[in-house]
Amino acid sequence: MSHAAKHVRATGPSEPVDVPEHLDAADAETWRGAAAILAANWTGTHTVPSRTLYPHQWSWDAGFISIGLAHVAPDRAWRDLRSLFAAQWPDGRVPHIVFDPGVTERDYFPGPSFWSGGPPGPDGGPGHGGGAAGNGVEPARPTSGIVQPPVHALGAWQVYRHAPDERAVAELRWLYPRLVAQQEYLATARDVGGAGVAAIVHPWESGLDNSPAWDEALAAVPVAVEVLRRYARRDNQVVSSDHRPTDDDYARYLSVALSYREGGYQDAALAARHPFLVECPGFNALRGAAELALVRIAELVGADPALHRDRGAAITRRLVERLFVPETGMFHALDVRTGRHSPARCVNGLLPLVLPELPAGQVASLVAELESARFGVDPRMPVPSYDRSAVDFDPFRYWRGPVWFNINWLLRAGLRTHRRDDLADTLRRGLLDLARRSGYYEYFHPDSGAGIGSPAFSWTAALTLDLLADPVG
Ligand code: 9WN
Repeated sequence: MSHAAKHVRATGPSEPVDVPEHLDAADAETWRGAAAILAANWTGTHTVPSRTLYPHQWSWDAGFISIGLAHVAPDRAWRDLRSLFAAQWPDGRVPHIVFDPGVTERDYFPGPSFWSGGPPGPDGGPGHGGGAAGNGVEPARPTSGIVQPPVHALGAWQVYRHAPDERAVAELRWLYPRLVAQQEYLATARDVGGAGVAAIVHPWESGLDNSPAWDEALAAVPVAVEVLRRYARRDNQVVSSDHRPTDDDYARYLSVALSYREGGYQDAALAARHPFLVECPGFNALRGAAELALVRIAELVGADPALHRDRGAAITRRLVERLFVPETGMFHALDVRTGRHSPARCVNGLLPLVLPELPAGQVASLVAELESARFGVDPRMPVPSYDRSAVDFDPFRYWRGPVWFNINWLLRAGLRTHRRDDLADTLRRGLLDLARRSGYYEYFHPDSGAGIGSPAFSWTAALTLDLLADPVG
């Protein structure tokens, strides 16, 4: 929606909310419902992804949430981003979770004491996190030690676009050096393969936790059952275990995190000692997109945009050279330890579409994949997280089949960038249809559209607002 769009004031379930005039009564209701979820998930300092499953602040969630808040509460969007970046580590990494000291250790696993290796706080309260960074004003909050895809420059730019006031410029000035430091951390410390493509050190860093993209690399990590016995999962007590990663995968996740923790979360010599090092096409495409958002932000705050233009172009080139597989016509994750591409066709392999300088051949190839029966852009159903024709396609299990809003929102943005407004519009209609009929779930069954996981999920609500606000394409 352009910031010039007209709003009419209406009263939603929890707080007054402005509804764009172009919405009909049904869409106005959807808008109010989505705004109410974001209001309910606001803690006073940040927005949680879900009250039940994820009661802290998550990194890439905050980026997507800011895109929705831009339309209903830009003030909260800026506070969310500030809250996250106040916990940035001195080396530039933005932790994937910033823990809320008011939430007990029992309410989310793995919590602060897991990441720090210390005991839980009294009464199961938070211990010390793997890292704790403060802004010198607020007390430092514990954090995890891994990262998530850098979608925050994109989010911040969207908030500015929709609410371009003086406050927004001041916030961008505050954020700019921090966003640059985040990018520089990924470009240097994480260039484990030495080819200009950042490696993730844990599947959780991709945001697509149990995607089949990690299966081969993870298979080399032994399943240490004693690790699972030592720590109790909480996620599958809140939602069905058939909808979550398996216990074997979870045991591996914990081992990989413990390995990184034992190395003090340092990145030097990772190749020699760390069991999971993978170049993810989605993560790196978003790194590239972040540089392009930084071009705009740099122009506004008086910094050098050319630097970011060059970095964005270089990331695009490296990604194509390293992760595009001509035989399948899409991008695949690369295991740095073995030099092999994952054979799985996963939706993160389509995300390089967000890069405006992606060569025409790759664009055509990704669009063909999106239109194929494997991913099938269809007005009735957005794109699943994994190839529908794969024998292990699982319509319930998290990132191994279900439809996710954030990924489809990014694909829609990429399709518009490459002038495929027809397909972009199909995705938009499919997503809004899901939100209207099933609500603001965490993810959706790729055939029935039934909601799965958390029922009041912030980024689903946030991106619904953005799609409703922007009827074009
Ligand atoms: C681990 C919060 C996060 C998302 C991830 C999603 C899920 C966490 C978990 O929830 O991951 O970080 O406990 O499963 O996979 O994308 O950021 O919404």
